[in-house]
Amino acid sequence: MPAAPFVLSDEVAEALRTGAPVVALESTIISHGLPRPRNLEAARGFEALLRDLGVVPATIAVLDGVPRIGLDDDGVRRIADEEMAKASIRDLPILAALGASAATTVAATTHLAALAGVRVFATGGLGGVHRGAATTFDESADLTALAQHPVAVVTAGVKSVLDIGATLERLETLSVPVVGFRTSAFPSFWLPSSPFDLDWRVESPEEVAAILHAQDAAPDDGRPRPGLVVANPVPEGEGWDRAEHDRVLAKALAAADAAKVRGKAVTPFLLSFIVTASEGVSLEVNLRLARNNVRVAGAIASAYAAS
Ligand code: PSU
Ligand code: MN
Repeated sequence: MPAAPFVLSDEVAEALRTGAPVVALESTIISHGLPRPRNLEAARGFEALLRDLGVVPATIAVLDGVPRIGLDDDGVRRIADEEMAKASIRDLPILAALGASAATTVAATTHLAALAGVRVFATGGLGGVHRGAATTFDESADLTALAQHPVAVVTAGVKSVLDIGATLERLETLSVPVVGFRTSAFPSFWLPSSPFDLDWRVESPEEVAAILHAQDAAPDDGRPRPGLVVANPVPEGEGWDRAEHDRVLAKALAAADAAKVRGKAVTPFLLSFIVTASEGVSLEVNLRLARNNVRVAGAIASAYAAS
């Protein structure tokens, strides 16, 4: 018998059935983006933040070949503790066929959230166009996933290890709308801003919910429906020191180049190099911005469910 396309936890199934607010959470940030043991504490913390807001968390991962939307305690522990592959959308059928487990990237999480009907998703930072992509073609499938699935992702912009300008250009080409949440500048993950201004700024979760309802109301012409990028800067005073950031970033890019890191290993390599080179400072900023994204996503999901 073919594997089920996905399995909902009882709690997520009930919330979707009754129209209660649900927020999707990715697992690659836990498996490949944060070091142990802080990753387990973070995974549990993100879920607890949502529950405190009356929102059901739907952490997404593939366990033993089965995509799971909503994990139990053991599932959360597994994504934090086990050595797992990093899965994008294209990996899902392979994992199903082999019965293998993997953490899902923003792309794969968006895909599974859309299949389940989860409209709002919180991550740390979205993937994007890597520096040098004009020759390496290294552009995250996160961007094309958002062009093809109606899921709003709350992100602290994209990391400054990427080519931020090229990432925004690709989002424009792919017709993925981008709004700044209480900001007019696209944030750059550890820093609350970047040199790139945004066309649209929103001030409240209700305004984002209204955009989602407007997307839902658009006539169905049979084409894939896009998602939404909600760019949510790390709160004032909680970001990284800019000079320190610039110094560590330059070292990380040089190290990745020297180590000839390629493909899906690039993002985890850079993240872990930066945690070490910053003596953990970048990690604390990463955790703060991710928690802030989870809180804002929870407020958006609540406003969406209520309107
Ligand atoms: N950015 C972060 N932390 C992360 C990631 C991105 O600050 O953990 C993860 C996300 O899961 C994202 C993925 O979807 O990296 C992008 O990887 P790639 O560049 O290989 O598409
Ligand atoms: Mn890549």
